[in-house]
Amino acid sequence: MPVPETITPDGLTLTARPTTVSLDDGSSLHAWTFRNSLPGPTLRARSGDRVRVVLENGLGEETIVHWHGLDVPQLADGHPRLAVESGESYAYDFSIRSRAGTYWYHPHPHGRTGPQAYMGLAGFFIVDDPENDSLGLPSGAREIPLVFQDKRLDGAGQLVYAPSGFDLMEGYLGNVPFVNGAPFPYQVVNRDLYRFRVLNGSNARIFDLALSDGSPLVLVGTDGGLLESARTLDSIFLGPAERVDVLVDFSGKEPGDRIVLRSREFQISGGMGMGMGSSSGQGQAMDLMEFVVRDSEVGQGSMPVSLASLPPAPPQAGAPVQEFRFSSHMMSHLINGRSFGMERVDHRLALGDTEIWRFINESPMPHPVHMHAGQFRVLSRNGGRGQVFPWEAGLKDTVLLLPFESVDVLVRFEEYRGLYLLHCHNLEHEDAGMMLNFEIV
Ligand SMILES: [Cu+2]
Repeated sequence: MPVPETITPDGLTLTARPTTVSLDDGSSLHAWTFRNSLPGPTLRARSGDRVRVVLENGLGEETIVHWHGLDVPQLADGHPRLAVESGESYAYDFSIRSRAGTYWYHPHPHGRTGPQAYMGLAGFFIVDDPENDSLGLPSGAREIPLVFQDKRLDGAGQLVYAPSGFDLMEGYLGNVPFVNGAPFPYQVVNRDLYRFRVLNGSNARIFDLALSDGSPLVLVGTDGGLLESARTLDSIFLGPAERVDVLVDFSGKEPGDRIVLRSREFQISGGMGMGMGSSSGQGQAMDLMEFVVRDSEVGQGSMPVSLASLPPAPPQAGAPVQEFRFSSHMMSHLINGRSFGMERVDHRLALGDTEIWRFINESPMPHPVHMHAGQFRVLSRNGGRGQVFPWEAGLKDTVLLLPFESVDVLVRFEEYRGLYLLHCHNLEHEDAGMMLNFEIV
């Protein structure tokens, strides 16, 4: 399995352009990449560090980059009104106000985020801080980023992005699992404890992650960093753009053991697209990658008892409720009955105010809802699954709504005023306009 190079995002030129990438099996893949890397290089920095990145657009169409999960000034947030034409560049300069966590970056031009991300433009942005350092979690070769994506390949093994009307309704699903830019790869591991930073980087696919031998996934973090304590889970249900930080203990395995990390089959009640006669429907079981246990000494890595302290939650009492209704009819995907307006402001709130945002899914399809400018707390889910799951604890910037679910989240913006986005992270829905501007004043 490829692991992208890790680099420091200070004084960095990030060129987006079409590239031919060599895969380990000797074949080559035509992709769109940042710095010729599929996925993009992992940017890694510390809380408080300055980020200076120049995006160079070599794509032949407009683009802009969004730092997903980081709280940055509006001119550094990758709003589509800031997109630059082919041949032009955009300079980012901000300091990292966010706590340690697994963030990521990807394009955000209006109407073209789906194809650009699908063709390979996405990478991790990992933030460290003293608290994370102090916990002794697996690091170095035992800390591995995993981005899961589903792709469609043509007869020559090349990526195909050609959505049909049905795909524009449901989102673009593939039938070939890619991990870190390679189809169904394997990773050799020692008999030790590992930390995997997992990103669902798919356009539309939901994964129900589990290990084939029944080994648990030990959840230690979510979108916005570490939890207060670890949770031992059999499976994790992850929508597009969501991240989890998980530990897996291979110390009890035998040399030569092969363990598959897979997405289990699942049903979406009330939902559409349950296969619809194709082999790539939402909820279809999919083996993603394999771990191969090496003949090695049993490692000394140990599970942490307690983890990080979360920042105090804003007080809920008296917080006004703001409703955002997500509806889909055929190929039209709307929030509160409207399609995205580039300059139109659909909601305003003051810096430092606390609100409860109620995301209401009025449609028979899933919507992973993503908020820019920081992180929220998931308070409750009504309808559908009717509960908040362990992988929705802590700080979150994206929450998955299955059909007819309603989720309350607690929001407070504390860093910057400006124009930011709320949108569905099913990228075909987003490109169709399931997005709105909110302004922090
Ligand atoms: Cu959606």
